[in-house]
Amino acid sequence: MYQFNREEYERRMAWHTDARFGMFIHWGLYAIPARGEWVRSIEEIPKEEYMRYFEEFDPVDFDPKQWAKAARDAGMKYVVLTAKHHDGFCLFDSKYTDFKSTNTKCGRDLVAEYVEAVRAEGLKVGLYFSLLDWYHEDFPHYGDKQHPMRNNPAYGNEGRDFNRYLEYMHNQVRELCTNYGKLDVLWFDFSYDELRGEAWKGTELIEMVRSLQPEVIIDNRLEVSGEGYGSLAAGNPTPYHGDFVSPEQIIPPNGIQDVNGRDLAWEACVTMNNHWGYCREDRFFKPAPMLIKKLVECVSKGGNLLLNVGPDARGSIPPASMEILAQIGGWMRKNGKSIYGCGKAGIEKPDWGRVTRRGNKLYFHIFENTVGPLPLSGVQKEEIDRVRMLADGAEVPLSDSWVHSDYPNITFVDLGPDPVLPDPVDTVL
Ligand code: JFZ
Repeated sequence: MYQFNREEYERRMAWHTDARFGMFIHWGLYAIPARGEWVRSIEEIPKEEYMRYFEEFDPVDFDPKQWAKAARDAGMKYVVLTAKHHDGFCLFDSKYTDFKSTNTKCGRDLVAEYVEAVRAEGLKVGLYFSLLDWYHEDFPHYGDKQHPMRNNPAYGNEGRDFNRYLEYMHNQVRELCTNYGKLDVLWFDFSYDELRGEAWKGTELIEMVRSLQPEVIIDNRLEVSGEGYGSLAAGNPTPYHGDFVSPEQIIPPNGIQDVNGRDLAWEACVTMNNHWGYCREDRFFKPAPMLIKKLVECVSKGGNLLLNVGPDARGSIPPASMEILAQIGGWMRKNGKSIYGCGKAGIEKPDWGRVTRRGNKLYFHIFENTVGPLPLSGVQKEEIDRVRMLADGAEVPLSDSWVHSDYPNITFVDLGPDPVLPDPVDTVL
């Protein structure tokens, strides 16, 4: 019988909860067609045709030191790379397949170089691993709603042996947990229909992972996809419940709690543009000011933000993404104290912004000017030792404006006569 151990869970999660901000990297053969990582399925591309990308793959600009540096400069504390996505192509030297980067023109174990570079920057190392595999002959294809060949009767399911696929999948997870040193995050993706939990031999898989990587933290997608929170949230944890909930392209409106109302660790994964993998036609990128506020929103709701980049076929992070990362980094260098190690403030969200907390320090994130003094609703004067601007340490006086008589229970601070905030994106008190 599996026994959930809360102490162990909280101990292994501590760094992740402190970190609050990480980089997701979706990269593989699909960077060549440049229409997103689902291209083979969406366009129902037959295997032989997709193999052209395998023959062509040659990321001459691949330099994971630059990726790691970009992440660190943005204020991120960890990175998660797609060691294998749904197309089945391995960025690592798996001995169980020929469909891997070491057999392409580049001839390199890209995961090995990545883990080394990320560690060298002092960041935690994560690997994404797809449970789906559109390349493996034993993975369900004909009729499977996700598979590129789902509508092609020429790709019948005869002779397919799902147990053989599971053995392959488990073998690859063992390789990742054995050959690349200490891993900090394993990000499995994803479960659907009857393919979830024990259908993946989840108990066996997790026992193996934990025996090889006792400290690693694992997402909840051996049970769920983007939707649903999994068995830990439901209050009956399975062995493969995972350590954090993985809401995708959404910041949960109220954070995430289990059935008993207890806060759960979660990490919202979010794209900058409209795809995870490189997409040449994506023109709209979420502006840095927006993403800074979304990061603050996550922290104020007790969660993390895993922000995605999709390097191109040469291995470069797109310039638009690099520019956004640099801008976020500028803000983080001044205001990171209001993010790292912070969480829910326990007071109501003010209408001008959000509040995060670390211990007895409250961080007031001002997104929007007020007219007149700034109300710190939910805080009593007697509870305040001092109020300072986070970015420059400057004192911010309590307001002695005449308005007070109308609002005897609200504490106001005086931001001065200048109607423009020192940081128009997010000025932190
Ligand atoms: C999954 C992947 O399919 C996607 O390519 C990306 O890696 C993302 C982070 O994770 O996205 C999903 C998974 C499941 C569903 C939707 C998106 N689903 O079941 O609706």
